[in-house]
Amino acid sequence: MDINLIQEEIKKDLAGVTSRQGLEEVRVKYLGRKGLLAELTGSIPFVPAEQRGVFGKQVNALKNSLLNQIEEKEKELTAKISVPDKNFQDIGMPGIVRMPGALHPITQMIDEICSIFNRMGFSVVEGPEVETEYNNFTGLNIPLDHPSRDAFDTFYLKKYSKLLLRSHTSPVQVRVMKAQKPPLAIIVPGRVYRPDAVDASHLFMFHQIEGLLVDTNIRFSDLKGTLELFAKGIFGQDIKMRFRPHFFPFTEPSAEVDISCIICKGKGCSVCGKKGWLEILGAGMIHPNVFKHVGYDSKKYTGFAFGMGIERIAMLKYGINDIRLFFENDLRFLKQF
Ligand code: 2NL
Repeated sequence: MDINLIQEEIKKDLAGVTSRQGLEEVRVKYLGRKGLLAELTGSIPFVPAEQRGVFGKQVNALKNSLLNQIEEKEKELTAKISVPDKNFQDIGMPGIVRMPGALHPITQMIDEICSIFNRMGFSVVEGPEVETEYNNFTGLNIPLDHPSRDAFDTFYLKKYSKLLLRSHTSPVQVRVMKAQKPPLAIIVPGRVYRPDAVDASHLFMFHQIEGLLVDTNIRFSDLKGTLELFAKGIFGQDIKMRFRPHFFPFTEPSAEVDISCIICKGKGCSVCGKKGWLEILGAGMIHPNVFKHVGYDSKKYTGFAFGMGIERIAMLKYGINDIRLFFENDLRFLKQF
């Protein structure tokens, strides 16, 4: 037996193959039940004993080489077939798996919150992320010596610059009030920036939604009713709500708003720090000085405003314990929303 001759023949045969069917014919010719390899294997016992070992090894090597070559050819054919051809469609090919995109959980949360306020008559407004000191602080009655103004709490574009990255979305409301007369009911979602050290609950960029409503005869009870509808819409009809007195320069009176803990239903657990309550937002009646800055008559108009961190709302709603998860773009996290 001349192994080299057989190898040559195999090469010639495989070179002529252009289809799976052709390849199958070659496979049967050599590897089939009555193929050349079967014949050679069958003849091993009749080879003189002193040559049998070498012969057996040669047959084996030939078989392995043949298997490899057929596999190579198979790959070659598959690669050819996967090039779309108008005249040939292999219905045995795997289908095209589409990976549909989805909205980011923060975007979904913004949409859900905006939709609730939309139904109460609020319009969604957006504004620039680079703002003036006036719109971000002065117009909101934040005093010149207030700590939130310093460079540890606000990103200024340049040293001593009057331009900054907004630290809340309120400057958008200031812009709207300067441009429009009451009645006004708006909700403002967007990115805000603060130079905080990053940890499980702080980032230097996060999202806020603020709301503002101005008209004649707006009372604190209107604020309470509005926020109750919001909180029940997001966290469920059974939650309780409470207002704790607080201070903000831009509202008077001001309050922080809690809901009964959604984990322990108010009994006290590790999520609410045994208090039974979770803080969800800050709110109050708009300070007359804010109206003065935007040219509204504070004798004629009253209004309320509120602000909340969107990541915080989403973390409470979905039981997420690390804010950084929202920005790591790990699909194992994102796919759950
Ligand atoms: C909080 C508190 C708040 C406002 C934001 C506001 C805006 C204007 C006038 C008056 Cl233009 N107030 N916004 C009012 C009260 C609280 O946010 O803790 N946010 C996360």
